[in-house]
Amino acid sequence: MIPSPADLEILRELEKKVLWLASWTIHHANHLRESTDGLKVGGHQASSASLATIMTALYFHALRPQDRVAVKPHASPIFHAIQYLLGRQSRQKLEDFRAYKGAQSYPSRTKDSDDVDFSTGSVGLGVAQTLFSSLVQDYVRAHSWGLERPQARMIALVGDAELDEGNIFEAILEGWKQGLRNCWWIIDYNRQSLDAVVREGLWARFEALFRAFGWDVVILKYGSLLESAFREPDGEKLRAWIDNCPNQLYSALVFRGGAAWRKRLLDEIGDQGPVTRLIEARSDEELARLMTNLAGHDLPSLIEAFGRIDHDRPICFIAYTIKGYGLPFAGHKDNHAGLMTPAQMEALRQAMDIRPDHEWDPFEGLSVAPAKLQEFLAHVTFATGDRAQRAARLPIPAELGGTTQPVVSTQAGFGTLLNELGRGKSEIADRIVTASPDVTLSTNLGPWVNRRGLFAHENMADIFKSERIPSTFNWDFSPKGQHIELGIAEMNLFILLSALGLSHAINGERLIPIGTLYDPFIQRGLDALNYACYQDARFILVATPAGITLAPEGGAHQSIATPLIGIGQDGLASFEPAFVDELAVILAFAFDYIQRDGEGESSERNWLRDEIGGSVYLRLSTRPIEQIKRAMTPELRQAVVDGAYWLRRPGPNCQVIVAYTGAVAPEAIQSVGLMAEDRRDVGLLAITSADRLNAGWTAAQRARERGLVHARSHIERLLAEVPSHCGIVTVLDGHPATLAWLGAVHGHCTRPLGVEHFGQTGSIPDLYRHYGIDANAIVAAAAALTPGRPIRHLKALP
Ligand SMILES: Cc1ncc(C[n+]2csc(CCOP(=O)(O)OP(=O)(O)O)c2C)c(N)n1
Ligand SMILES: [Mg+2]
Repeated sequence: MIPSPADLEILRELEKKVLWLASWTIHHANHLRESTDGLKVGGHQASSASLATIMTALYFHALRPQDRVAVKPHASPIFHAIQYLLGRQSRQKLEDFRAYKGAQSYPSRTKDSDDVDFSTGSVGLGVAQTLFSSLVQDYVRAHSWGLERPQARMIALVGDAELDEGNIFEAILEGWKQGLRNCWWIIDYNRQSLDAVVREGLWARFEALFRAFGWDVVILKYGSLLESAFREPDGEKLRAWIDNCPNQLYSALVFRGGAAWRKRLLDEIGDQGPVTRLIEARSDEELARLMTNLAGHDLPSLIEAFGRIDHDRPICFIAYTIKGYGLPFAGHKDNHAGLMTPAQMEALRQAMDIRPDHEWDPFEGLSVAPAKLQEFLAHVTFATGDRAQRAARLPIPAELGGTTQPVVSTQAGFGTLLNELGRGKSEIADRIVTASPDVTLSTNLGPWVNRRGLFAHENMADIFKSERIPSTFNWDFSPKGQHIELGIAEMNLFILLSALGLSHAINGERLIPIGTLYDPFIQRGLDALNYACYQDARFILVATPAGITLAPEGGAHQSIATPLIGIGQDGLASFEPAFVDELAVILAFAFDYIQRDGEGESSERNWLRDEIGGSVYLRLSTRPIEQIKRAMTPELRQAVVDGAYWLRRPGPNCQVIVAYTGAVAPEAIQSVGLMAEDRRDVGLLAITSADRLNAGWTAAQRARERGLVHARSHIERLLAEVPSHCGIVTVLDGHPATLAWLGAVHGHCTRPLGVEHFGQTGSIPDLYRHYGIDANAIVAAAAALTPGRPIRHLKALP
């Protein structure tokens, strides 16, 4: 819809106001707020200014309430200013921009109180998130959920240098495979990155690239002033001159202003007839305005371009802009971190007609009457109604079933549990979406996929099946399928999980996303995983196989640091079970945990923030191990979820305990047997979650420091049973620091065993021996820790 001239005038006023408020917010944070301690906090005035017009056109005109936007991180001040004008951001938060509890430097779903759809900050990730959110919207609708809601466009405001990030290209390729729709990327083509001016002709590479993947490409180069100048006699000469002007020169002239434009233009095309008149008919100021009238700063051009789109194919808009437009450092190549001086700010204040002490007034200095502006803002389409979506929690089964072999791996157990869920009928099973970057079969999702099928917009039969060629796997695609098969790009997996894991908030439809990948490749997608957790997306990550236990595969496929990632990653509860009955308990817990969103206090039982919930990471193994025949009591179930239980309680004469995690359970059990004749009452602590134990311990200490003297965490209670002279040997197939902290809980002398150096090929016994995590190494560590007679079964270490 084209706005009326009166509305266009209002939009122009709002564009000015947005630029002012964003600039003032940054200025205030840097020069005026008392608590800056003389420290300049930056704020990206230039980067923000680049998007002021585009965001005005979008938020105040083109967007609909259901549309979702990822805003380029450095346009955060513009975003907050718009939210402020729409009554969704407080003045206090703007005054506290970049300060404690103030508006965030980069738009954040979790830390900002205004209406952020997707967090951004690490460039490239928010962009890809819009693409995957679009796929998730299609997934939800294909399953006949939420059809009563209008379809959203998923929109990213992208920096031109942001497109250097490889994850964007991975996403584009995946989007093409998956039939991407309803996705708009608007490239802020200011031809500047952080350090410098970008390469000439970059737009042409972008155009070719996007077209190659089926996107519509709309190039928004010249604004309405320039377009009308081009229609003057000889105007085409001016167009040709700008088209051929190198980016660096254009930027330099933008910075230098009207007189410089005039000199350069007259020198280069001034002797060519009518074009001279075109130049000379304008004052310096008018000439500068004309020459910087790029489409990205021209409301009518933008509104017209956005309004013209009449299809749902993905679109890339390449919008020419000027970094720092409207501000004194416009176009200067060093302007990324540039801050306006107080004198420059004063000049801008005067130019904008803003009285001292009225800087935050929404309508100060505007030529349209406040009542009219108010009226306009009250009816902005985007801001009508509550945009937040919610979805009820799904009931979860009390227990997960499935028969497993007496000797089995956690990875095989995972396949069985999921297969069993897929076989039955339950709401939770219908809402599960699995995804994997080309490791569906090798992470044991095959049986589940056989039952529930692969997702695609169109039906695609498994030709092998129709040709009656025997195959273990049924690879049928349909709109009702529940597995999203991705290409080998772990970044895409994490961003897809991020999108699936926000479906309850974005689409109002809850999904239970489960992503599988090889454990070492978590590191390939780590920033995207961090991003997903930062915006509080909810999913279950099943990383399998893990560690050097993947013996013959060698060092390139063996993970060492992932247990530390499991501890260190906020928003992600990590587990590494050894036995399948533990896994069944943890998976059932995970289905519930990822749906929690309470604000509650820590529970007094384990001092974790369990009421709030989060995502879950399961580190699994391919090593078949003998299962323990036992009943799953409520106490054991709780302990498995809390992170540890005694597989063998330490006796009163205990000198040493062994604490193990995961696939090395047989070695830990064996070591206790080997020591039995020479060390009495040895305890064996099974640790299912170093992460949750550690988090509970930290939280309990903090609670005690605040005066809750009786606060005790799960690990504190468990280790309270261990006499203080006792040693602890910890062991896992991962970095030893994962469990090393256990010694600090009550001051037990501790020897952490684990893997610190790259793995290699070999058999499991070869490698466990080499890296010192076999039974003999555990015994040797115990012998060295505890005085007493030599342990008979101890062999010399290699
Ligand atoms: C992953 C990542 N690497 C580096 C940065 C630091 N950084 C912030 S902005 C920027 C350049 C942005 O250029 P562009 O996308 O063109 O945006 P502009 O500032 O021109 O609007 C860089 C390198 C970041 N935020 N994220
Ligand atoms: Mg740029």
